[in-house]
Amino acid sequence: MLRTDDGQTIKLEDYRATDFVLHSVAMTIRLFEGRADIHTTLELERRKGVDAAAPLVLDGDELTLTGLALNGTPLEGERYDASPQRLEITGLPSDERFTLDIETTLVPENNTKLMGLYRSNGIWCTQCEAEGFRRITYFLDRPDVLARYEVRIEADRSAAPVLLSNGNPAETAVLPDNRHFAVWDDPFDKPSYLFAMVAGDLDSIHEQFTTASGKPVSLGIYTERGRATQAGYAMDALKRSMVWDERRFGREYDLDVFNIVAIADFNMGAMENKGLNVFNHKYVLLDPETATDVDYAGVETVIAHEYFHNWTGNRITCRDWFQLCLKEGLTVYRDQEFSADERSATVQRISSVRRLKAHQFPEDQGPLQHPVRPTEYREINNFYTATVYDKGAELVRMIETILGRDRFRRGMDLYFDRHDGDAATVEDFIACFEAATGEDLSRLALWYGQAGTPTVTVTEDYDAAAGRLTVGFKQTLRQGTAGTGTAPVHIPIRFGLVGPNGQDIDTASVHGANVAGDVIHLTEPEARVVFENLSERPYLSVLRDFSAPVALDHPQSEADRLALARLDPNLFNRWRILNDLVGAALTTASRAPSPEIQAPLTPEIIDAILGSAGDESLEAAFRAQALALPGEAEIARMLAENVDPDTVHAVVEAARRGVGKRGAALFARLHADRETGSQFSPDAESAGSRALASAALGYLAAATGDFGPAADQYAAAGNMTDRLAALTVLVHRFPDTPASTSALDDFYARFKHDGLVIDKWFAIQATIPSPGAVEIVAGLASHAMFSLKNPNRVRALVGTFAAANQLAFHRADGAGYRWVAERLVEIDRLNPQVSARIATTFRSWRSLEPVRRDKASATLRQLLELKDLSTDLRDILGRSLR
Ligand code: 0A1
Ligand code: ZN
Repeated sequence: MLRTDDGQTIKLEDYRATDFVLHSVAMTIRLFEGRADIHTTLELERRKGVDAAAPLVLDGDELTLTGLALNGTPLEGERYDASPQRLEITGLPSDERFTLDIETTLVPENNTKLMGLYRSNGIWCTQCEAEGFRRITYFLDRPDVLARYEVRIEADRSAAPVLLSNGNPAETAVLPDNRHFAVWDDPFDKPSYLFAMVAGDLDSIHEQFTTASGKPVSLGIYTERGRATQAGYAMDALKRSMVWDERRFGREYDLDVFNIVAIADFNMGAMENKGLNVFNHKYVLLDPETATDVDYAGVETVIAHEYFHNWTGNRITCRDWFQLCLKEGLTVYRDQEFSADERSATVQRISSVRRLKAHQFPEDQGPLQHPVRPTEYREINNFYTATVYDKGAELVRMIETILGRDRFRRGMDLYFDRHDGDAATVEDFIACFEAATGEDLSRLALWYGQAGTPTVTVTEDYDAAAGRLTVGFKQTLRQGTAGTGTAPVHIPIRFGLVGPNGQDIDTASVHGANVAGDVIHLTEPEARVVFENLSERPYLSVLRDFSAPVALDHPQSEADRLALARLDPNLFNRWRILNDLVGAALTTASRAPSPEIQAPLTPEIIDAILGSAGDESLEAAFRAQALALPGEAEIARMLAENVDPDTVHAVVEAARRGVGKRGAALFARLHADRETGSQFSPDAESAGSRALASAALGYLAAATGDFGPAADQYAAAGNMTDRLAALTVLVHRFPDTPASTSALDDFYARFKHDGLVIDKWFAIQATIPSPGAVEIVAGLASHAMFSLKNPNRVRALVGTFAAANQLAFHRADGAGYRWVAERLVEIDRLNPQVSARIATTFRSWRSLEPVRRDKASATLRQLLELKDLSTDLRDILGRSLR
């Protein structure tokens, strides 16, 4: 496959198989201080029908070749052409298997991109997805080249007593000079992106798991020295994930061992390497003193996600990187289902939808939009996006909604049966559901190829005399920058007609469009559904459970919405309808002149919020969600043009004060009732109670301007969740008071030894809602604990500032943009994946008011003019400006 960092565009339509078939890989990795020597033996064969003169072209990236032999004999110089980026060999056998021995040497200590083989706090580790293996050895580094790997790792026994790779352990032995080796054998063919190796002085915890069919599996979690005690919850989440996948999808684990390693320096969340998952330690290490409930939920999700990849990703992998959603969308869907089963399904759905709207919708509605399955890319690392992951998961969810749970399972069973061991495509996946159920999914399949968020417009017409409700549906998709088409797609709309007592009315007498059970199947541009025999006008509840990733335009009366927010038996929709109502009010107020800003929410809307928050028959976590107003970025997205972040901030603040004042008594009670004992349990119910109490604290502070309750909560906090919630209120609402600065200092003093907690300390300051936050982050960038080399630290300060501080990042004088741009240049020299990711925070610049729009686009243009930018960053900047 073509290299992706020479500025060339890779296209889906150009896909073709390799000229050579790879049968096996044997690697020896010798680790030394300041050097790693890699010896790879490839067993290859020219594919049938391929021209006998065709050369073998292997991918490389910043490699140094130190040896090359064919069938054991060193190759003459004229037979090959080696550069750091590529190795081309000619005159290879035309119809028999042959072996190539390739030797390379690297310096893991200098690898700041954290792709390939690198060192993190002394630990040798690898990251190969998407194209990191070519930074270790020359290879056919693409996901459709699958082979069996045997890996031998050699290192100093003191520096690296632990030696891990994929598959099952095969052999270990001691060598002279205090060295030793371990051999790992992976019996499952795999692509190179799933290769991993870890070596270091690690602590670990171990447990045994027995699969449903009785196969024993040794589970291990490895951490830096002294931190294995923080891995217990991750181990528990792993075992629960294993059980869940057996029960829900009939999928058992397949190796004798399953290991997880927690690493401090990691570009993403985690990586599903076969039998050896490597994690950003943020998603493994927890205890009540240092981690919040949100962190616990994050660990549970990411552990499950990586584990579930063993079937959806590893046993069945992707033919090419265009098919990334085949493993990612499906695996996100699976981890969401797991969390729904382990926690509250409604609350999980609310948080998935919030996430989709916060990250995927703006991506899909701006210049970085792309279809869930893109058709071209310059830099694949930039396509690990909310669209591929989260919209990809929504597409799988729609298949489930269309087919129903049982028929969906039949399709999944067929997929596992038919494609185990394959490098598959989205078409293969969909064909399994069609074959297993006979359903036509062609209109659903279109979703994979079209960028943009479709809008569904709903109209209602009630004829009281006839007892008839006619509902009109219309779908529209605007052609966006991706130019990928606007054909009508299959949109499943889960719905209900709600009676005055909050009961779903029987909808048996219905005609018009295709309705099956509680789902309307919209497959044409327009449709009409007619409900007959109604004794009174019902409330129409549509898009229950967010059954399709669409923007809903349903001009329902405020009275209807308020009724549904109180009555809808579909709890998700109670939240959704209230949230939409609040969002619409805040958007309207943000467009209006300033006097309106004083009271953006009507008393009726506020009472609806308070009604949910105070309803003790509902779960606490749901009540907390009812209190969470749409964020400033969300309002900006809905405004779509001429956005003034100062106004949006003022509107949201006024809304908070309004809710806080009207609900003062409730909030005081909710906050006073919180549990304050030292017992901490991370379960969903306890977490929900803490979230509700903290939401109440925020409103109390907004309404009263009194920092007392927050200061008290900080001082009495028995866990990080309560502590961080209190600190956030103090630092964000009372930034220059002694109460705030002393809490911030206390927090630093307590946790300065723990980078993961210091990330919270940086992030909290980066999000101070004040124009002065630009100077604050600028100061923090020279703090002793800050480091441009650690992705978590960079994201905590620079990433959080740009993504979550609308007021300061978008400061009218452009100082926020300039500061971020300067940091991007520095980060880019070290780690292009991280700089490119942070640069996406500029993507919505076109929707800003003219002054900021000009400043933001000028910043992007100036950046793009710089020489020596990475392909990653250049790709994001270029597409953002398109
Ligand atoms: N496949 C991983 C995500 C991932 C992608 C690229 C990486 O390179 C730095 C690392 C991880 C997942 O979905 O969890
Ligand atoms: Zn994944």
